[in-house]
Amino acid sequence: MNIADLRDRILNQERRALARAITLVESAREDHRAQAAELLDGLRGAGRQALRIGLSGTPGVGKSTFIESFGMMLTAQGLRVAVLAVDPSSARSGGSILGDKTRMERLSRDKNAFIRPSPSQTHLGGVARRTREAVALCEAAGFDVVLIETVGVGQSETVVAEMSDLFLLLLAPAGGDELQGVKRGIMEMADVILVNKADGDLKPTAMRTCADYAGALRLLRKRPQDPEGFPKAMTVSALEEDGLAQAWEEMQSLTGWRKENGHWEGRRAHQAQYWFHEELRQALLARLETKEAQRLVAAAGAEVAAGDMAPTAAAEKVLGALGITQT
Ligand SMILES: Nc1nc2c(ncn2[C@@H]2O[C@H](COP(=O)(O)OP(=O)(O)OP(=O)(O)O)[C@@H](O)[C@H]2O)c(=O)[nH]1
Ligand SMILES: [Mg+2]
Repeated sequence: MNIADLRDRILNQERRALARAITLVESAREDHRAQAAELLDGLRGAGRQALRIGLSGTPGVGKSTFIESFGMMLTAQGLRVAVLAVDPSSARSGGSILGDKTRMERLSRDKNAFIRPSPSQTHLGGVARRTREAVALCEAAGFDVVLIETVGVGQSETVVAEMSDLFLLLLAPAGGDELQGVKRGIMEMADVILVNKADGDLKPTAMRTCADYAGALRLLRKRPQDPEGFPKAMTVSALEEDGLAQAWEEMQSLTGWRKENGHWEGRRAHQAQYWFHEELRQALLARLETKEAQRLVAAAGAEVAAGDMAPTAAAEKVLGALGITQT
C-alpha cells in the first residue's frame, strides 16, 4: 500500500480512500499499525478540524433516528457529516451494522455523509484508539461534523466524551420523578441533554422530563468551560424532525463561546494528554501480558505467597526484570 498516495487521496476527500484508511487503522497487524502511524503523521499537518459531537443514549432512545434526521439537516446546509460508533459489546456489533444501515437509510445514501459502523472489538482500549484515529482521518478528509455514537454502557461514554468537542446525552421521556437512573458522572459529562420523542402522546411527558433534567443540571457544579445557561436540556423529536434546528443553534453558540474563550483548544489539549496517559497505561499493562512476564509474575507471586518475599519487593523485582524500572 502506498501511504503517500492514500494520504493525498484522503486530503482530496475521496471516500473510498477514507474507508480504506479506517480499515487500516482498525487492523491489529503490526505492519498495518506502522503504516497507520505513518499515515496519521502525514495527515496531521493538514490542520483540518471538524466539530466532533459525541452522542450517548440507552438502546431504543432514538440515537439512529436522531443521527439520520440531524445528519440530513446538516448535509442539507451543505455540511459534510461523518458518523462513527463506539460499541464495546462485540455481540451487538454485527447486528447494529445491519440495523443502522436500514435506520439511517437516507443518510447512508447522502453523498455528503459517511457512515462507519463500529469495529467488532471487545477491548474498549482498542476500540477507543481506532475510533480516535478514525476521527482524525475524517477530519483530514474534510468533514465538517463528526458524530460519534455510543450506547450507554459502562465506560463507553467516557471514551466518547474524551474524544468529543461536545457531548450530547439523548434521553427518553419518563414518567414519575425518577431521573431514569442516569448516573451523576454521565450527567456531568453532558453539554446538552436532549429528551427525544417529544411528539404525540409523549410530548407532555417529554416536557416534564426535560424540566426535571434542567433542574438537575442546575444543581451540578458550574464548569469553567460553560457560558451562562449551559449545560442545557431541550426536547426534540428525531422522528418528526422537531427541535433539531434549535439544538444545532445551541451547539453552535456553545462552540463559538468556547472557541472565543480558549476552552475549545484547552479541551483538545487536555484530551490529547488524557489519551497519551491511557496509551501509556495500556502499553505498560500489555508488557505484563507477555509469556515471559506471566512466568515472572507467577514465580514472584509464589514467593510472596510462601512468605519468602514482600509484595513490594516482588513487584520491584518483576518490573526490574522486565526492564520497566532499574534494578
Ligand atoms: N415517537 C418517537 N419515536 C421515536 C423517535 N426517535 C426514535 N423513535 C423510535 O424509537 C425506536 C428506537 O429508535 P432507534 O433510533 O433505533 O434507537 P437507538 O437508540 O438507535 O437504538 P439502538 O441502536 O438499539 O441502541 C424506533 O422504533 C424509532 O422509530 C421520536 O422522536 N419519536
Ligand atoms: Mg441505533
